[in-house]
Amino acid sequence: MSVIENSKLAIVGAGAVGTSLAYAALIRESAREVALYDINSAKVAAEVLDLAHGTQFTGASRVTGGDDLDVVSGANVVVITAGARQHPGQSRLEMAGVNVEILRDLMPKLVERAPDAIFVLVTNPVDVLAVAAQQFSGLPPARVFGSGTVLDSSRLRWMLSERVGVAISNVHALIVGEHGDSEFPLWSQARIGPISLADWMLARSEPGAARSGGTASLGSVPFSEAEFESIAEEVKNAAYKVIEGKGATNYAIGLSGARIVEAVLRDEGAILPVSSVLTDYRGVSGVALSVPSVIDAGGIARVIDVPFSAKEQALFEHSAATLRASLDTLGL
Ligand code: 6V0
Repeated sequence: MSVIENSKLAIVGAGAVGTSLAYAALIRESAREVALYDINSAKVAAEVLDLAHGTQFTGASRVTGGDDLDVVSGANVVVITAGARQHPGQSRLEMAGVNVEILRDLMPKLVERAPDAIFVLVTNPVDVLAVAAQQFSGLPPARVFGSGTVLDSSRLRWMLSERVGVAISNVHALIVGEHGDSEFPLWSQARIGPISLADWMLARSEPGAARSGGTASLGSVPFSEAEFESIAEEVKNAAYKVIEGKGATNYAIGLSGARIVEAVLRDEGAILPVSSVLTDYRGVSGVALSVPSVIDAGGIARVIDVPFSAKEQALFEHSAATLRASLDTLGL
């Protein structure tokens, strides 16, 4: 597997998400250099120092950064987490408008400094901003995309793994569509190991029983339709729940971002549900939605045409219509 030598990850925005991504990338050695940029000079300088002080324990990666945009120069991947905080009384759409304007200013400057980079949007609303960033950059959709439902899918896999008592790496399930209220799990394609989720039954009901007992027989505790619905709802509302308790979500998105970066920098061909501007994907064009995508050094090598059930197709079209409405309101 080819790896980009001396790879550089630049992170725009050194807030809760940007710094968690930097921390994850350093520990996982996702890139040889991690560069942080933020307009808040004191904050970014302090974050870079704090991270640098720990690099004795993180392997060969180094961390740099500051309030000068030139810190991103030569990056192979640029992850954008910069965004305005939502003010009291401000709608999500108004906040979207502010973040679109930030990107209108930033994207040409970033492309100038890192002309060969892959650009990954994390700032919300991520699907709207993926479209905006792609337009403002002038780059093909393969090189400018959003982290999309990589995080949501990880939440889903964790929940299913807990439910069935199987390692999360053997749970294959995806959330697709919008990273937001219209997202949905692709239940028709979900698998636990080699068995389709629709067929999965556990020998014993308590989580972990099948693993410790060594034999997972297909038998007694099927997923009910209501349970599928409730897991989907829980994934959708996961961010609200975390934000209510601690004010932000940062660790899981930091790890999700690091995983996407690695897929690019290691030229992996990994399949991840990122959000890119689609052209006739199951009839949808011109909006960015998450679908399983093959990620390598060039960004999105291709999107994978997955069979959808009739219900999933309708949900996907609803997601596309939701996005189209937001883009129209923002003049994109
Ligand atoms: P935060 O902690 O407020 O950090 C945002 C940072 O952006 C601050 O440090 C700002 O100074 C900085 N910033 C603002 N404008 C600029 C600019 N023009 N150039 C450079 N830096 C700038 O927010 P947090 O880190 O918690 O969240 C960042 C964004 O990620 C928000 O839009 C969240 O909604 C979004 N998330 C997206 C997720 C996803 O799955 N896509 C998940 C979690 C959060």
